[in-house]
Amino acid sequence: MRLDLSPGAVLLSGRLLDDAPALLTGLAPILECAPLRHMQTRRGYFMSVAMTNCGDVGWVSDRRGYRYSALDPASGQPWPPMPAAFCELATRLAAEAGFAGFHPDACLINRYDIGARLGLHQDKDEADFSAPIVSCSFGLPATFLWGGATRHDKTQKIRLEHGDVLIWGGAARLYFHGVQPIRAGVHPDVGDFRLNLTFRQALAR
Ligand code: MD3
Ligand code: FE
Repeated sequence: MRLDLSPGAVLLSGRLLDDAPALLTGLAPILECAPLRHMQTRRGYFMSVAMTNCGDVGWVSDRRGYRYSALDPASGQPWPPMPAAFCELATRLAAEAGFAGFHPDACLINRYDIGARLGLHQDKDEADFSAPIVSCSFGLPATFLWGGATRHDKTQKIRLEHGDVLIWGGAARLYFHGVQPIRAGVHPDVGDFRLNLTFRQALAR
């Protein structure tokens, strides 16, 4: 089912229910090479969400701030490559939402254990905001918050479930958004956590 949330923001609910097992299997070797970790913020706190990446570059945070890096700071090695099947799927999902020619070079992998949350923020570390972001949710449900172009805009809540895809582009690309603390539960296929994959074009093409 397709829901247009605002100009440029599309929810494809349950879109990945059939693809989820293969995607999660494809994730396992990536997590072995580049384990999930709690990154530090500029202010010195550790994020409750555990993160890692695959692709040409990955999103990192530390005491120096946020940026994309070609190397995993934990290993000093390049991030694991983005599997072709992931990249092709993200391109297809973007096209379904009306964004033709999406070529992600980064995939941020977020794991939310029970209670983990993501404060309201904008994704603005990418070089080109004309490319959308494709987000895929698995495991426990989340209450996703999305606002507007300023931090003070009113937020709306959407429940994101296993297999849901959100595509953010156009006017919505720089909207503030966040995730409320994950509530206790067990997803029958995934377990007691939520996974979110966001496909991004981080570098200028
Ligand atoms: C709206 N992740 O990794 S995905 C993030 O569920 C992030 O893990 C959340 O926000 C998560 O930065 C939300 C949905 C999403 C992703 C990117 C966006 C929504 C967005 C960029 C602009 C506006
Ligand atoms: Fe974000």
